[in-house]
Amino acid sequence: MIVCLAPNFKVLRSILHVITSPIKHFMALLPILRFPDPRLHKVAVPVAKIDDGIRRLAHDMAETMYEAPGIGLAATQVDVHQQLIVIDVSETRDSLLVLINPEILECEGGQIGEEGCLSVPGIYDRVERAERVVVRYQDLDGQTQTLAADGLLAVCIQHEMDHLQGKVFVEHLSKLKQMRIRSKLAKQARITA
Ligand code: K1U
Ligand code: ZN
Repeated sequence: MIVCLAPNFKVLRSILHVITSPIKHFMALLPILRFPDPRLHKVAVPVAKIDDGIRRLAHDMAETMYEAPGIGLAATQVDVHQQLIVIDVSETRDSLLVLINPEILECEGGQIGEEGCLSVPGIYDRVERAERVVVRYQDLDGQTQTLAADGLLAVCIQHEMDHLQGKVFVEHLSKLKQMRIRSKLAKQARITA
């Protein structure tokens, strides 16, 4: 009798599903709004009190960002219109930043880089941003912090702070590109409906 020991990927996938689905069940993954949802254009209000509700929201947003996967997420994208963002640009995915009520104090220089957005799946384009920013924010303990950032972290902070102002990165692109993106996403939505 010949026993086939070649990996059966269907079986492996089922085993993995059985192992990971209870874990995913306990993770509070939040639904992410998709462009051109008008709720993405709401302007977020400052967080008045940093309490357990805000800490729970930050935790759920972080899980949602890691699961997506993404390097940032703004509360606006999960239909909460308060000034809270989570970011992790590290390769090891172990350097979570939670920025509450962020304010840019200084920005300097310029850089053009490719951006994507969890609210605009499958679309990537070049956007001009400041090269360095200094941002003041409150952390989860309500302490005021100041962070100087450059490179990808600076880009990500600017991208997420745009979300809090109701601006999606595609709005930095030409009107023609925006029209093409809208029709591509509408087509995708029809296919997946
Ligand atoms: O705001 C968002 O929708 C998250 C977005 C942040 C961002 C990406 C690129 C430049 C500026 C800001 C994303 O995370 S899109 C996904 C992404 O870029 C990524 C995902 C996994 C690993 C590395 C990058
Ligand atoms: Zn985005």
